[in-house]
Amino acid sequence: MALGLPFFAGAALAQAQNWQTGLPPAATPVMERIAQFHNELLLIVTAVFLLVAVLLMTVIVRFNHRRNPEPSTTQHNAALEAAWIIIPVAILVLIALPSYGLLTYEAESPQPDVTIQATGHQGHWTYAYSHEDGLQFDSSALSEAAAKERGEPRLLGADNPLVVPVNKTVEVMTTGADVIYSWAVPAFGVKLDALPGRLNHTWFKATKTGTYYGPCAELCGAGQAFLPIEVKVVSARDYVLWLAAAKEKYAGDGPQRVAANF
Ligand SMILES: [Cu+2]
Repeated sequence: MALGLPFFAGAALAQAQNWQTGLPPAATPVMERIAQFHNELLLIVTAVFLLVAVLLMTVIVRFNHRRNPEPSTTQHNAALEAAWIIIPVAILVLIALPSYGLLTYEAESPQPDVTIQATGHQGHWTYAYSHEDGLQFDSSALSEAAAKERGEPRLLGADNPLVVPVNKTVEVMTTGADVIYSWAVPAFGVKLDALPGRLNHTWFKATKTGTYYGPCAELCGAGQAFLPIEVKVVSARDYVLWLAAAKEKYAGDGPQRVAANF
């Protein structure tokens, strides 16, 4: 019954548009920081490119054979050589510091409000809500006809999307049942490998309600293109309603299979 709730008809967010060149709009603090870091990096890279391009043009114009028939025989310039070692090292350190800061921020989740386990299978993801009486269900790609009918994008819409509350810290644990998968939602700034025999961990805190999509981001077999990730971010009230209905709907999909996966 919850599947008929109005939020399931919400407009799709964070789905790539034709000719899109930028990053998807950020829906979490992590993605906001990733976008900001990306933009800062772009400034540095552009400045370096312009400097190298200007130097190259100068050499081509001023020191070509016609304009400079007698080349200089200079072999060493200690100051210049020190400069072209020290300046690039300084630039790399300038990039590395915020990069490690961001990696640490991504890795260390605040106290989670909801913990979800995503297990990759050949053909579907299994989502388990750890603290919700063993609530667990499978999430597979919609057929082309079903996607059209539900207004979902082809190969990104899932039959049973993951549902999470807005503005809450969601901890995601990933693992693979057989091969390596990767659970990725670009608008959340999340891409985490799901490896058999291992639990990986990340987090996100979606700040806008809506529908978010991602692909399995690791080549996992013939069904690689048919393993979408769809996340509905809903209000706290809708989440409670959905939880109650989902426990009923997926009862019997039970936790016994979680045990079987480990
Ligand atoms: Cu895959």
